Parts: sequence; structure tokens; C-alpha cells
Amino acid sequence: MGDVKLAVLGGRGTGKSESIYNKHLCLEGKPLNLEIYDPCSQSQKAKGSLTSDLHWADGFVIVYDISNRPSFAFAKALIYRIREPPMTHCKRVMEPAVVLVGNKQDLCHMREVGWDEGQKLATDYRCQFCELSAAEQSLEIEVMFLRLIKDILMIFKHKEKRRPSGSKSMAKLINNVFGKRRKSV
Ligand SMILES: Nc1nc2c(ncn2[C@@H]2O[C@H](COP(=O)(O)OP(=O)(O)OP(=O)(O)O)[C@@H](O)[C@H]2O)c(=O)[nH]1
Ligand SMILES: [Mg+2]
Repeated sequence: MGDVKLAVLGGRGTGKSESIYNKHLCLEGKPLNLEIYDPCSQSQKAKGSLTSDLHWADGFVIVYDISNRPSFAFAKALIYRIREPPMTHCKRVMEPAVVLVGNKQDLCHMREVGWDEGQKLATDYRCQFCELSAAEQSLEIEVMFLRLIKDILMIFKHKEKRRPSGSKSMAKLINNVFGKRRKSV
């Protein structure tokens, strides 16, 4: 299996670094080669420069902090951006897999974003959803990553399946061309 490329996006201080670094994940006993990119933590990267990440990533983890409403608004804007790209110049065969993560569940006494709001946003935009505490629940994070990676691997398989039919039609085309030539000689 090739590398799986994940982009982890979200507002500052939502817990992206906490959730993703030093994760060694295995699927069916085999270690996964994960390339994880966390552009928002590296710089004050604006939504406007997300386009290259959209092409690079096989899947997205979008993190917000349940005790911080602006971080939810930012997550929403990111999802709109991922799910509604200008399709004129980049036709994707299948949508990338996305999981929306409401982090800092331990701060539910300071909750500003309801569980239902997160769930609804995820459902409306065909994303998986979970709430967790990256600082505390490393098992939940693993489960979340593995769910996302399984979705991505399904997308890879679907793309592979499309290829033989593509090469079949190419073979047909070549046959037709050479067949016709042979006839005309
Ligand atoms: N209470 C609580 N705090 C958390 C949780 N996850 C992360 N934090 C804290 O939130 C702060 C920010 O976490 P980071 O992982 O650095 O957040 P980030 O999204 O990478 O932030 P930037 O790199 O600035 O974009 C740190 O102090 C973490 O310890 C959590 O589940 N619960
Ligand atoms: Mg960070």
C-alpha cells in the first residue's frame, strides 16, 4: 500500500498537534505509512491558500474546539471549501474523505458548540464526525484515524477498479485503429 496523505486543518489552539503527532497506526497488522500535513500550525495560513492542500491530500481531519465557537465557524468554512471547490479546472473522480473532530470534550462545562451542530454539519457535507479529547483519549484518536483511512483505502480501490475498464476501452480503441488500417491495406 502506498502512503496515505492526510491534511489536518483547523483554527489555532484547537488541538491539531496534540491529536496527530507520534501516532503509529496499524491496519490488519501492517504499519500504515502516513504523511500528515498540518499547515495551519505551521503558519497563519489563510483559507485562500488551501487549494494546493486540496490536491495533495487523500483525506482531511478538520478539528475545532467545542469550547470555542469561532473555531467551529472556521471548521465550517474549511468544509465548504473542501466540498464545494470550483469544479471547472479540477474534476475529481471521487470526493476526498473528511472527518470533522470536535476536540476538548473534557471541557464540556464550557461548551459553546453543541454535539448536534457538529453532527449536522458533518452529515450535511458527507463527513464522518466524532467528539473527543485529544489530550486524554489516545484510543479514540486511533479509532478516528483508522475510520478515515479505511474510507480513503476504499476510494483508492474504487479508483483502481476504474483503471481496467479505462485500459479495456484503450485496447478497444487501439484494436479499432489497427483493425481499420489492416483492412485498408
Ligand atoms: N482541555 C484540553 N486541552 C487540549 C486538548 N487537546 C489539546 N489541548 C490543549 O490545547 C492547546 C493547543 O493544542 P495544540 O495541539 O498545540 O493546538 P494546535 O491546533 O496544534 O494549535 P496551533 O499549532 O497553534 O495551530 C494545548 O495547550 C493543548 O494541551 C483536549 O482534548 N482538552
Ligand atoms: Mg499545532
